[in-house]
Amino acid sequence: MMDDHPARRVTLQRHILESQRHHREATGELSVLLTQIAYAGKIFAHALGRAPLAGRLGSTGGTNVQGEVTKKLDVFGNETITDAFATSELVAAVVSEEDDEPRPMACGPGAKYILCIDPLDGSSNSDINGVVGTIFGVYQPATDGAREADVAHLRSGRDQVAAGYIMYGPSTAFAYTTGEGLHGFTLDEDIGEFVLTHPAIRCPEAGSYYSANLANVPTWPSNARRYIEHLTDSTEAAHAYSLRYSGALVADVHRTVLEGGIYLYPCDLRHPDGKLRLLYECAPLAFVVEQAGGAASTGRARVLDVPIQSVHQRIPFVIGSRAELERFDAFMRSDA
Ligand code: AFP
Repeated sequence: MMDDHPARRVTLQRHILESQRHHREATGELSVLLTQIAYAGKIFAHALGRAPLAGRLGSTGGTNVQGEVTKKLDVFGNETITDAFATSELVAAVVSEEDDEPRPMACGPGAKYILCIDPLDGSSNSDINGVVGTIFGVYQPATDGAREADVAHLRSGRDQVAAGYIMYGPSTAFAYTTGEGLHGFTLDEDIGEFVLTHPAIRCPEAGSYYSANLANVPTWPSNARRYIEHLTDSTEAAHAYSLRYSGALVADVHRTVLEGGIYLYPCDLRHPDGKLRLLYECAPLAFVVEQAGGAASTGRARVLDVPIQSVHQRIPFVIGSRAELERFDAFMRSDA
């Protein structure tokens, strides 16, 4: 239960600063960076709430580099994030779902981080007042003595030093990890602060929900199809599973990490390499969920081990409770 005196609550800023104290070598830059993401999230949460009144619903009429229809809110979210870092000297570059190429930021010679972000995850929900999110991964590239942080130096999701998501629902949730567990906060709109409401989140070993776009199942790889058949065969499955699919990865992963279960977006006919993007969707959420005791896989490899080859790289993506992932991976390895 929440301590009822607001001054005793743990705000996001206090939590980040207290974690920083465990690292004597820390310069404080990562702490400011995370606080700045949260600040952008507050601006975006407010704008999302007012979008129908401010004429911000609907599409711009254009498409992004990935051929997806761009919504006005995609553009607003992207600008909000990039503006929040434009002169902060905190990151060398921002990689965004909405930009063709990494966007270099004005920074000093010491800027060592690259911010990879999906500003508006689940944008098809934005016009219908549905849940949407923001996903972020903060990478520290292996520069091997080179002075500048460069996307070309990124090796895999293991180069992340922090990751998290913001979920814009009935309340605004912020969850982050710096490799020391996953911690969840809720925006108290009265005081404009994210307050710790879900400390040290643990993802249950198994769960009752599975989450996937079932319209794609007929063109999934046969092993993934057999896994879903197994899951939904009430005579075979250890317990009954129910389907939940929101169309926003953040919302589905948030439920999965809190209540257990599995989210799947394997490859299919339309998405031969998978649909979801490694740098700013899969790797950050894999880091987050692993820190809560869960797991994330492509069906062949741990997501955090997938070598980074390009900024908008797509991979097959399955994430959730550890026992569910072990079962899925076993299905993917089997020959039947
Ligand atoms: P964007 O809104 O960021 O483009 O991504 C939406 C999304 O990547 C993810 O949030 C959903 O889980 C998934 O796509 C939904 O895709 P389908 O409509 O193909 O099921």
